[in-house]
Amino acid sequence: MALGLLIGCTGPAEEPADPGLLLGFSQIGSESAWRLGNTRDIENAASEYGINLMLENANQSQENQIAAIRRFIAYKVDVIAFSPIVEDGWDNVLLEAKEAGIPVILVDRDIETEKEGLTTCLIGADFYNEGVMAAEYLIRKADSLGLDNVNIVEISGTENSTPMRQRQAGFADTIAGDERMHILESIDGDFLTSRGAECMRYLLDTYGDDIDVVYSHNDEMTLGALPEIEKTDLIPGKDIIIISIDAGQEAIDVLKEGKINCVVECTPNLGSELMETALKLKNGEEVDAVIHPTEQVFSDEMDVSAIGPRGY
Ligand code: GZL
Repeated sequence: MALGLLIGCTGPAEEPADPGLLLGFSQIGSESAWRLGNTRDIENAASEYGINLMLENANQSQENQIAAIRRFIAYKVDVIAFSPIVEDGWDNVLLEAKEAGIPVILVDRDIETEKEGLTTCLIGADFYNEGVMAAEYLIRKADSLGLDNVNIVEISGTENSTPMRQRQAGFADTIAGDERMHILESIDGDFLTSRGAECMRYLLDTYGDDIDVVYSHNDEMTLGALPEIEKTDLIPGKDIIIISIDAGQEAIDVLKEGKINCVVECTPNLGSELMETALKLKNGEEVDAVIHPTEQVFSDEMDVSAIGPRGY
């Protein structure tokens, strides 16, 4: 038998190795623990699914993202995915992808366009609901403290990005009916630690101890703001209620220390959904238009010591 296999027995012709799916992904950058966790999760998922991943880091530049998408088109990838740093300015390059017959998946953030059919699916958080959950926590906190006036300063994310627009809207809409709540000022921190510190320094210089609440659109800006508050005689988490979003490990650590009061989760773990969706598109299957991960709130209302490792 073995001899037969070795001599003369040709067997079926070698099937060409399935080259597998080639996925081009343009990532915004490396601005936060969330972003690094998102990149890591996508790379791990591609490996688990046996998908060939061309991942390009745009270093916070829309121009670099557009150039990367054009390279993916030239390379004739099977599927393109990207996390748009801002919502506008994508029509031309996405029309080129459409004309090349390459489906496009939005990861994490959305785009704003008048044109139909430029993208197939959005896989990412419900940022509006994250803003709602942040405001609902604040309303409960104001009730528990018996506050009759709440002055809020907002440190917002990258202007015109989906998380910035929707976290701001969800929060504002939820407090709108509550006469105790007043937003003194909203200032763009661009999701960066350094800008979060600059914004907090300006807000403290401007409003001082009139500030009751800091609502920060991501942990990096929160972690930048904290040391600025600690330079004053105000105690973060006590004199100033601090609400953040992402729920990376560092933010959870300062939540456990009592320096911040609430962190709304925004999971970076979108890799498996991305690979599943890319495979469906390659196989000509239908995909959901929007896929939202489930998310929770961590706060001083719970036993924070029970919060496990976050992984990002
Ligand atoms: C949210 C993501 C945001 C994070 C920030 O899905 O787009 O961008 O909240 C990151 O940390 O910079």
